[in-house]
Amino acid sequence: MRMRQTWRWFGPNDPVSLPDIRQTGAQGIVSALHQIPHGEVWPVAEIRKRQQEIEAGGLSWDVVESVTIHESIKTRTGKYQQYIDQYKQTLRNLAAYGLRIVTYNFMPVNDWTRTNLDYVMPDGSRALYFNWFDLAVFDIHLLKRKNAANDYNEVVLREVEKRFKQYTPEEREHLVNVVMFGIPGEKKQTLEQMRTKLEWYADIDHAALRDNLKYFLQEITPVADEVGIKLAIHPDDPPFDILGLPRIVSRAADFEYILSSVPAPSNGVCFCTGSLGASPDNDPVQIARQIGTRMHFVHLRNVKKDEYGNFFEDDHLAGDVDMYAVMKEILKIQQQVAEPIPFRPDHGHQMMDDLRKVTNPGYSCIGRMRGLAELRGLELGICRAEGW
Ligand code: DNO
Repeated sequence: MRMRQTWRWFGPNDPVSLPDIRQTGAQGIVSALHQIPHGEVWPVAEIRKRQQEIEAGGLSWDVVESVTIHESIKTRTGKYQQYIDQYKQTLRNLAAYGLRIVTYNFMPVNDWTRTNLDYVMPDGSRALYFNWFDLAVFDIHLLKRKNAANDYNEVVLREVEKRFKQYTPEEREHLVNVVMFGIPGEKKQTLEQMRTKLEWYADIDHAALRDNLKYFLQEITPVADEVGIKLAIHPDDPPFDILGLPRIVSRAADFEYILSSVPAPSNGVCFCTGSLGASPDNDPVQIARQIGTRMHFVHLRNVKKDEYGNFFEDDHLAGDVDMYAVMKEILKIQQQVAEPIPFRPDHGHQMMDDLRKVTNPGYSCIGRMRGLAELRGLELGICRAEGW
């Protein structure tokens, strides 16, 4: 059995339209109600509206990405129990309209983080890039996090001072906007809000955050199991601690903990090759094998790292992730389950006509379409060769 080819659509304001998406060959849509504030219940009327918009475009809403977890749940403070109950209600509301896969992440404070959204590739296309030196410039000099300098080594600190002096006020402001870019369609955070949120995590280490995730999963998986929803936790992006915050969905041992501590059938993973591939400690093929049939959703993307741990997002079939080997491993898993596992080409270079358009970073059309086309060809080749 082949996988299901999906495409992330940010909703009616996405510059990539549904008619365009149909022409990419994608079969289904990944979407979310980004306008709903984190933690609030997704109203059935709005769920239905989004679903109808997608269906009117000749596609189906296959995956929800993401129902964001309120910081109170991650810190287990304040009204966390109320937010958990609201999360359960959102799951019920989604299930009522046939939505069956829900992605989320458990990254404190910031979702995915990059330092450059226009990294120029040798072919002239543009990629997303993460650079430790720039992150440290942001952390130490712009965010001004307390004791931030303690988290970086001498080499980084020397480079930070050099860069900070070189950067113009405009460049500094641009760096802030890039690091805090967040999710299209969601309210942007300010530096002040980020500082406040960082304080909430002052006493939360890896063990405490892990425990809060376990509690959350113990609470919501019975509802997900009851209504037939598969949960898919997204790895930390990048998969290491940043800004002094603990990250607990970054490596093989983390998935072992998450899946074994709450062994409900609904408790699964969004297997993201680009996130996992950014750490030299991770072997995405081995992690795929380990997750096995708990792989509920897949993001396929590639990264190229340098000696400092900086990385840029490479073409889908180039870079450090052996996409052939990963695809084969995922397809083995696919043959063991009854339903097609959805995958989407995650991110893509801004290229060709898209270079002259305003696009959501990582989510322009042509680069992702190139990725989807390559991945679908790779998938077909493996399936034919294996008789799948
Ligand atoms: C970035 C995305 C992430 C992802 C969330 C899932 O492009 O992969 O923002 O959607 O982390 O909760």
